Amino acid sequence: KPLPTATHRYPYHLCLSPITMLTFTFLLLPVARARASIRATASHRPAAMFTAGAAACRRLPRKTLVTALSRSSRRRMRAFGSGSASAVEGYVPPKVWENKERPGVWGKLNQPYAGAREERGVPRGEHALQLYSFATPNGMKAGIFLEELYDRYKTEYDAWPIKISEGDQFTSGFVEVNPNSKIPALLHYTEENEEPVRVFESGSVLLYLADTLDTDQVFILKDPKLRAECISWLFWQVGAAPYLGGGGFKNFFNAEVKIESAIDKYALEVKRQFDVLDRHLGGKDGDATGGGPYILGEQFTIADIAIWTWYGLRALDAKSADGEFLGLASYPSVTAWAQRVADRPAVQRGQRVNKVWGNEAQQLPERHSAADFES
Ligand SMILES: N[C@@H](CCC(=O)N[C@@H](CS)C(=O)NCC(=O)O)C(=O)O
Repeated sequence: KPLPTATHRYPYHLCLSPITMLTFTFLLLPVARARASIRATASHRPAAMFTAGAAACRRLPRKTLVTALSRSSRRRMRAFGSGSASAVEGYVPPKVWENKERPGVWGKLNQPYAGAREERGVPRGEHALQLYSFATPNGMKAGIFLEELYDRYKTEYDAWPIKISEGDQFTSGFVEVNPNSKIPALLHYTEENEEPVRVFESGSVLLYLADTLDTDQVFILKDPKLRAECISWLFWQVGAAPYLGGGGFKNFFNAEVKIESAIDKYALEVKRQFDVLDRHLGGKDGDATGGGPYILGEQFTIADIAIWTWYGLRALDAKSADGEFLGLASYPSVTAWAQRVADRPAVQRGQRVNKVWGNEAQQLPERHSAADFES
């Protein structure tokens, strides 16, 4: 049998057309590659799907890509939260970063510059202490401690909501209290000073209130070793929480496009932090202050308040999607401590201060006296 000629085996008649060749090289081949890599990774590694797809598609114009990809590939991409072709294309950073419009409440509020955007003062009530806050984990720290101080010393204060979702943090009055435009912040009108003392950053609010108002030194202990331990845990929390909150785990876990390496990095660190707490509260590190019932042992301090609003509340929400993902039910000493703190009456009241969302019975937008909780 004679061997087939080359003409039979290869579609030379197609190759003869330069248009066909160009189409094949610059469109059909890259699209086929993109589809193959998306198919190969989609089943078991959704995050890698985007990277693979992005690498294979980078040279294609967006329109060509979106129409050329099969319907099922597009559906798979949407299922993992992309919904747009840019997720497939990936991000190629320009030489110099440029600001751009971002969607959503926070996208509109956050800008790469500081300072006041609107001329408006902050209100002032009759008490020496004026709290400007919102019932987020950082804001709650101040409300809870002020309520603990009320229970022990009957210290009254005024608390005003700073609605950060509406931009109150960028008004001139608030920026004068906190140039960083974040809650909580405090003004303390004292007899010695003509101008009020301004305090910003939640950790520093707790420390300032303990130093100036906790005359019995129960919320920050007198003994230098225990005082140092308390401040160490306080600073630990302020440094650690961004991995769990705003800038960290939650952001990547809830992101439109889930990036496996980012989620891994933050999940690992958050779990390590929970283990640090669990070992300490479970007395596994052999330190005199470890073993509970509170962070500093027998005494409930500002370290408990700071850590509880982030790690305690998360531990009590272990059945949520991210709580389950992080295995938060597997830190028994943290869970027991979190419940113990949650049972304190001042902690229950403090969570309501400057709260303007959720269950109405739990809201207290402004607080001017202890009686406000009864109304
Ligand atoms: N390190 C600060 C963080 C404060 C913070 O991030 N506050 C958030 C609410 S929890 C805020 O005010 N965000 C407003 C914004 O970012 O514009 C602290 O501990 O006080």
